[in-house]
Amino acid sequence: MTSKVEKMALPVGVTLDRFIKKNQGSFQFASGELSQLLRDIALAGKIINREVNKAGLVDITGALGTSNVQGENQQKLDVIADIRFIRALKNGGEVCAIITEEEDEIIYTGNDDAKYVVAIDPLDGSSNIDVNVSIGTIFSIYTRVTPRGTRATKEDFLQGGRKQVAAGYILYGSSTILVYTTGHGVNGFTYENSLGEFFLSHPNIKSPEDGKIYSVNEGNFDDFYDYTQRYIMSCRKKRMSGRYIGSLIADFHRNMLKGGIYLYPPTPSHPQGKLRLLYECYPMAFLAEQAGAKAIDCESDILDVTPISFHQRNSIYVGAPKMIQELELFFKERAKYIIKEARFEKIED
Ligand code: P6P
Repeated sequence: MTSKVEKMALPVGVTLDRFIKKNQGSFQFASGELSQLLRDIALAGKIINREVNKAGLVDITGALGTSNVQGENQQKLDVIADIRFIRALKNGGEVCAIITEEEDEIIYTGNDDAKYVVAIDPLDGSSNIDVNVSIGTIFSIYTRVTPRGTRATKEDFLQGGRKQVAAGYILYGSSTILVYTTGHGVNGFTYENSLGEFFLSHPNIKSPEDGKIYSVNEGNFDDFYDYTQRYIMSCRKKRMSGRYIGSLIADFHRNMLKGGIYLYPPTPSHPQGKLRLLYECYPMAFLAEQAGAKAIDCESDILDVTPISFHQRNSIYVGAPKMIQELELFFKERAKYIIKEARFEKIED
């Protein structure tokens, strides 16, 4: 029976720091660098959290009037987040080089002796900032393959999804949660503002086997391959719930907890798919598989897609295993299509 006094002094829970230290041993060749790197990312996340939360009050919302390597309008917070994460990873000392959505080429940190490289989307979904919709940071970590003491090269970043040593995201939503994996399951940590700490809130996340939520931009429906259209129509027929926030992390996080599927198929404007392989699809796929879910494009598992360039895009279908299996039945019927004048026209087999 908990005494009255004990009720007043309930334990606050496991901090991210303590969790990382406690589980460091389960990570092969653990020598503390990855633990420190995860702490550096968490620190930058705390700073971005503070800036996201006051975005409406200070002049950091809205577009900057510049565009990133993708030719997309940069929001002020995109660039602030980019600066913050690059600085945190530089100062932390565990990362020798970074690929970020906001920069075309490799960012060298000067820590050429460091063991890790990081691919990061500093603030995904940033067009939602001005309307108070959840946004997120997505990160993917590799052990470098080039010799320590030398400058990292593209080979360090183009190792393939299954070579990731850790991946995760920070979701700045109704609360701020950091979710990551090092290949030993998925754990979520909710930020306690008054203490400035992340506390373990979602231990050992497992995605439900099936789900009743599908997430897709139905505005593109008429441009999808017919097999994708047929899958979406089957979701509607089953009276599933259509939920699409327009922020990958928010849709992914809800689907992982409640069961669902997120689809970003090819469209005429993005024939390879819109999402970036290195810092969106790969980390989401690593987390999904670790949580018992699946992530594919219509050819293979996302983690087996061959990386060719830093900012290459890919289609992605990620979520509950049973929903992905159902989608794959529709893929099997697909005919060969080509994109012609922004429409798909069937060619004879
Ligand atoms: P659309 C945000 O720009 C993003 O990269 C993901 O976060 C989101 O799921 C998707 O693009 C939204 O794209 O074309 O549906 O607006």
